[in-house]
Amino acid sequence: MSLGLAGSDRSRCHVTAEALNGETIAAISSPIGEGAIALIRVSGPEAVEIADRIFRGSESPSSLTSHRQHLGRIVQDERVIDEVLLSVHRAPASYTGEDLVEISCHGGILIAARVLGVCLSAGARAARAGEFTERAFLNDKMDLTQAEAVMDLIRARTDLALRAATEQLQGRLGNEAKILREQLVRLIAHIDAAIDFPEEDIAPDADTKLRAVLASIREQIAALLATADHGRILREGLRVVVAGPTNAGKSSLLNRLLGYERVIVSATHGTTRDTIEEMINLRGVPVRLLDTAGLRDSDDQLEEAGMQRTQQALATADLVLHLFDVSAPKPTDSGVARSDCASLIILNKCDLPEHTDWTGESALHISCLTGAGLPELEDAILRCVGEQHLRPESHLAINARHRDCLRRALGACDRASATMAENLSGEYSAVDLRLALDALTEMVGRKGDDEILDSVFQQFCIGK
Ligand SMILES: Nc1nc2c(ncn2[C@@H]2O[C@H](COP(=O)(O)OP(=O)(O)OP(=O)(O)O)[C@@H](O)[C@H]2O)c(=O)[nH]1
Ligand SMILES: [Mg+2]
Repeated sequence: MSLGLAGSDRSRCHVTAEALNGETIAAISSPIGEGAIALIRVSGPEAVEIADRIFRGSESPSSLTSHRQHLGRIVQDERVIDEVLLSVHRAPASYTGEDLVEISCHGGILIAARVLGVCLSAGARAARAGEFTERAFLNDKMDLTQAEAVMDLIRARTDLALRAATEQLQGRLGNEAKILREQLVRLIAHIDAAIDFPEEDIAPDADTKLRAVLASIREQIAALLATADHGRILREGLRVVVAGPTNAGKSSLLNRLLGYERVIVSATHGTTRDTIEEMINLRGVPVRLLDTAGLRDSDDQLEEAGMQRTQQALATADLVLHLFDVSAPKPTDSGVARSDCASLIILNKCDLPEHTDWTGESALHISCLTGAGLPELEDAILRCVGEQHLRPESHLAINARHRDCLRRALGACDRASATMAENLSGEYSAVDLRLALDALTEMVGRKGDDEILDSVFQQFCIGK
């Protein structure tokens, strides 16, 4: 059955679970480029039939044991395209929950594209970004938080981020949401019962108990919300901006922390004219380090444009490293007072004689030339990170979408608890509690919330 979605049509015209079951999709699931092996996936009700049409081995795919690899050839009009390993994963025990065929062919841009082309000619249609995982969600193989974790896992750049993604993939966040939803459902049921059967004897302390349950639900939601910063840092990295006067050694520090000569360093003042961003792994914490144009009075238009970019970078920083040359006079306006986020003052070039302006300054002394003080600087950055809610011991790390849902749930709980405190009819609080329930349901994903599903799966790569 065709739904009129051409392979090239990447618009995410959404289709329901029933409709999805009609179509078989195919895509290259390994990265484009040269490699030892490329993987082509075919998923849907016709996946095995399509494999029968294009695979020649000792047995046909429809008679193969599930989850076992078999050697054979992919053919088109009986012409051999490649020698491959093929495995059939029968529904529902597959990644998508549908019949799924995986073909490992020789790695190479052309071969993988040819094998995919054969699958498409045999009846599959090209998969959209994230469609395999979307099907897994629609076929109840995972909730939406787990689907999101698949992408986090692929994008994770540090061990910490990987650990959080793995926990989420195992359903830890989804479970927390599920427990909260169950508690809310029970609470709503109690309130509904009191509305429907007011004549029934209700224990005198019932109201107090209900309020206590709601307070506990509220606390649990707030605790989850508190992991938002942790999640943002793990996914996007902590934004650390290196700022200061020209020639202080800002670019030298970026190069040092990166471990290679990324940025031009020179004794000329005003060498760096632009902001330069690189991701580093600071003992498991992803850090987006920004080198900036040095701050000084200048009539040069280019340099001024660079300094404007420095100001923009400072405005969005999580942490600013104010770097100064300890062998040079202290600038009259250090700019330190102007940053309102966390900041550290660092005195560089401590291998040189100290200028008297800095005598008694307790700031961290480092040398990008010798490496002195750099481990202490890393400690100091990580301490700041700790103060900003990055909890390496916590494996829960919500994303912006979860935060939005949880904020709505929290707001609704607060309104319900205010109504309860005023002893208004239970109907009022029940309305808000249902809104809270709705927001939590949205967090784990609901079939039919097409816009939300589209925005999540659009971020995936094709073939995942
Ligand atoms: N002795 C000594 N020299 C250093 C140290 N760090 C940097 N330098 C030198 O200081 C000069 C300026 O370094 P840069 O890293 O280009 O300084 P910057 O702050 O990026 O300068 P602008 O881009 O012009 O703002 C270069 O000659 C570096 O080799 C250090 O720790 N000790
Ligand atoms: Mg520089």
